[in-house]
Amino acid sequence: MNNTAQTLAQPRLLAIEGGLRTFQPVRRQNTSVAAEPFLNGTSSNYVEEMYYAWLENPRNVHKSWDIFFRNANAGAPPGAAYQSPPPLNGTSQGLASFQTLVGAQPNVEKLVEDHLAVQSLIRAYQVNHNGVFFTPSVISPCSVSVSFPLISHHNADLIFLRVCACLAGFSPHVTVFTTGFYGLAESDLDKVFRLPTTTFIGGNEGALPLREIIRRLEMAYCQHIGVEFMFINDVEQCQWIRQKFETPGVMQFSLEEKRTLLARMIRSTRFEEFLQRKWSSEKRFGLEGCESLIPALKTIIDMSSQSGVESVIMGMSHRGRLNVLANVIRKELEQIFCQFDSKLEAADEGSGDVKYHLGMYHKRMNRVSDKLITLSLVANPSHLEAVDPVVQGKTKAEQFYCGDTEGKRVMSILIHGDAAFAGQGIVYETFHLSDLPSYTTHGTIHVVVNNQIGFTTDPRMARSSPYPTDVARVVNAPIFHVNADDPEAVMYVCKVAAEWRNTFHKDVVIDLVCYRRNGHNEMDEPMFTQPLMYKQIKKQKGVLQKFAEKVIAEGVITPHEYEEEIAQYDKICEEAHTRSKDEKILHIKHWLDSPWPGFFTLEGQPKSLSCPSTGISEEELGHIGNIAASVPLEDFTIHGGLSRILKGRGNMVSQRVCDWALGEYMAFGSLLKDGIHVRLSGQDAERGTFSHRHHVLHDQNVDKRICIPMNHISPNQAPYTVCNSSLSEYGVLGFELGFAMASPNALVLWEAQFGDFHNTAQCIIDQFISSGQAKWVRQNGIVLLLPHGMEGMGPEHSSARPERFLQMCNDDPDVFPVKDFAVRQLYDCNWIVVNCSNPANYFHVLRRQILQPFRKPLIVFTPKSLLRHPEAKSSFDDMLPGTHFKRIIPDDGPAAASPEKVKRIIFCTGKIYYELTRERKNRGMDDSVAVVRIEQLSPFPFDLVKAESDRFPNADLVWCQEEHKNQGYYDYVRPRIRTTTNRTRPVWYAGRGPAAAPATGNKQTHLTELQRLLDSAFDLEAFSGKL
Ligand SMILES: Cc1ncc(C[n+]2csc(CCOP(=O)(O)OP(=O)(O)O)c2C)c(N)n1
Ligand SMILES: [Mg+2]
Repeated sequence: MNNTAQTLAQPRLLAIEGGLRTFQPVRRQNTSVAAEPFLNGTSSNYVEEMYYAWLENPRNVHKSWDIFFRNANAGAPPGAAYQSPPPLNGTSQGLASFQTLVGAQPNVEKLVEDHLAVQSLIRAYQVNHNGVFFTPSVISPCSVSVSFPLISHHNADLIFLRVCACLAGFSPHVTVFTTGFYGLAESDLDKVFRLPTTTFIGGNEGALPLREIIRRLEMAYCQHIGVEFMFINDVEQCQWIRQKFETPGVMQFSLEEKRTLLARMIRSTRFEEFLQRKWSSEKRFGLEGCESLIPALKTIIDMSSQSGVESVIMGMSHRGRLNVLANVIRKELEQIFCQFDSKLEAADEGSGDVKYHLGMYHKRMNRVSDKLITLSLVANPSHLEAVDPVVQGKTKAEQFYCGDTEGKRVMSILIHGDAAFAGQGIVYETFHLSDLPSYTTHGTIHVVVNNQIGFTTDPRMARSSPYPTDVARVVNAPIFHVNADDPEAVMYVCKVAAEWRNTFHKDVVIDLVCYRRNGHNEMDEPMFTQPLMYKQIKKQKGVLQKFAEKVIAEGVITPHEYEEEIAQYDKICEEAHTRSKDEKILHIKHWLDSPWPGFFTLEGQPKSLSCPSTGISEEELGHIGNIAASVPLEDFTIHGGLSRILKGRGNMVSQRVCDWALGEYMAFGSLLKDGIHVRLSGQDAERGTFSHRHHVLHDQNVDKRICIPMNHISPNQAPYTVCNSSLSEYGVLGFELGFAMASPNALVLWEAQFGDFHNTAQCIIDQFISSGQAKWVRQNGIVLLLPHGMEGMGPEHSSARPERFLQMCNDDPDVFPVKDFAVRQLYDCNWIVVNCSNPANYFHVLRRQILQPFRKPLIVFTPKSLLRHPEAKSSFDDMLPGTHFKRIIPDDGPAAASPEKVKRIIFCTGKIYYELTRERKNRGMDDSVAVVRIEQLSPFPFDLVKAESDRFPNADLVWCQEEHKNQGYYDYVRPRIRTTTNRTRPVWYAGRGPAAAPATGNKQTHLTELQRLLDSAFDLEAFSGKL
């Protein structure tokens, strides 16, 4: 980099004064140009751009710049490097006469400076996206302080704008960018200036008078659209956007388009009015004030369908959801209306959900493209934005299953509220998935219903960024702010957004700046908290009325036709309402967002209620084991340490045993071979946090060359996806849940780095995983792998909080189920919670996820020290055909041989088993104490636990756990073990006492506690006389 380029990088000119951003004249007029030249402030950015373009190719820039850069590079000081550009009167005298001379022309500086100033002015319009908006903070006179500035007085169609302008102390119709700021005088307005290549305002003209330049910039940037894009560091993308918004006359619509737009506005508006008329006291979170959301979404869908998209997956919260269901997805109106009838009986199992949370799936013909399109709206909880990553995961899965590697056939649209978009961290986490190879959906269109209020809270109290959309800047997504009271402008930005996605396959945001006509819901009084704003809103003419007046005046439609169109839609609503009265039963199944064709019977039931053996053949075990121990690519150098690990695997295979990693390999590999896609995602999941897995091998000599042996199992196998995720739990777990939603024929696993960290994804666990089926009749077979266990690593890396998962299980502690434990119990539960103590059982439980005839979430507390524990290995014999997952593993040692001698049964789960058996051996108590492992905690194996307690009639019953008493499993298992004995035998506790933290930070204390709990577990007198 030479001096010139460094000199060019100067600080920006933008200044912020009292919240109002203005452009200040910073050029020092009296300084000699040669000494302190124009290369300053805002102009420096422009010059820098020019310079880089010139470096690429001198023809990229105007001749005058070419000369300047040559002179500057030849050593001339910047002021002397200029020569006057050719005259701009349209009759070029030919640039050939210009020569590169240093400092030869008088007064050229003024001309160049004026050009630079004009170019800075153009850039300022582009940078400051001044289609500019207002916020309630400026609407409310009691908060005259303008916390969110950038007020353009051009964008004056909304009455608030004028209000806010006055409140903020501006007189309307004053240009923010007064020419004086740039050193340009009134007299310069009629001078002609050459336009830079970074603007399209000229159309076919290369030069324009300044007055016209300003007029066209105002047309492009100061009407009802404000474009934020100059932060995008890609010239092609910036040029693309400029062209879309600056080219004169871009925003023109055919008569047909205007008619369609009006019809859509009518449907949107009259739908809300109809609901209001019929059910005035029901909450529906209406769209009033942002009715143009409906044509916005429809425009995006039309455009996307035209460019080949076949499936659109949408996520949204409460606001306008019923309207979207009715008018975008086209759910039958009677199905919506009947939901307002409180007398409907629920037909499906489960607790159901309120109408504005339910999902939906619909395939229909798109009238504009004449192509079929599938639209789905994913069911969601109240938790705002929680559905975002779920939608992305489902979209990714649908792309994956149809081989759509570029997102040309499947896409997602996310609709947000302004307060939630700014406030909820999951929005940021989801944005950060957008460009990761295993998580990208190749561009999401985000639409923000920016009604400038969140419940009762003003933006100035709700966010610290100027716009609610600023979070999108982190991924360089362009942001199109648009006045939602101008349906044509809305339609235009939606077209551009769809084209953007189709061209660049990147996220884009549409900020629909609107208002909320009513309170947060229809029962709510907004005047309590925003009195002046709502006084203004009451006076505001509805957007449909305004738009209808406009198009009638333009002759697009006659008043009579307009009235007819309204009457026609009202009639459709009335008729549907009549039909809805015949609906007596509410079928939540009609509201499924992800049907699984062929997986269930036509009645939606599992095809059987049995599960085949989950074992596999000796040959398959050997084959997969050998793959796991090999490097299937040639000339691939792996790390020496890894060679040793693979060799160890090879030895295990020859000895017919598995460790934990190999057991997992066997499960994944065998499913893949049978055509089941397996996807494992999580932080550092490829290698495994504990360096045991190594599913991705890295060539030690070639950068980024990798090998995934799991994809070399069989030529017809399903693909294996293993991916290190971004450092997010909420986002990534939501994503994987969405992925698992798309098809029952995939094993989708999310692994936490340590089990502790699942709680930053608590919302996905509570709102979707544990309760999703009950609320939305939607099954999901996602697997959570949560490393858990007290290894003396301190409070933070010890507990996946089993107590919390168990507390959310729906099985009744006091009821001994009557039949078919192995499968029926699984079918009835909300999720399965296991803690496997050996690799074979882990292998079986993973395979059971797919071989059982329904889908349930599976929570697995996975081990850490057991990954390498010599005893925690399984023989191939335990994985052969005919073998199954063991819900409990009974004692099979001396105690079992003579059960009447057994004085105590210790029930336990997980790794404490190995500590207990070692201690038992040391104490010589193998025949007096039986240790029984409960591998499936929930649903609880009542039948097998009963069999064990019956088998040892003279034994007392002890639950032993390493976790603290108020944590772990104790509270869950105790009443259930009691139920197995009809509450005739007490269940004693051997374990750590209650504590606030999951574990001590002191290693010595940890060991002492462990010894103490083992002592009480084997002290046969410990509980005598304590009843
Ligand atoms: C995570 C979460 N926190 C709080 C709420 C309660 N809540 C429901 S709607 C709402 C305001 C949302 O404002 P905004 O996102 O602007 O949407 P709007 O209702 O204005 O369309 C709040 C705080 C919620 N549903 N979810
Ligand atoms: Mg809002």
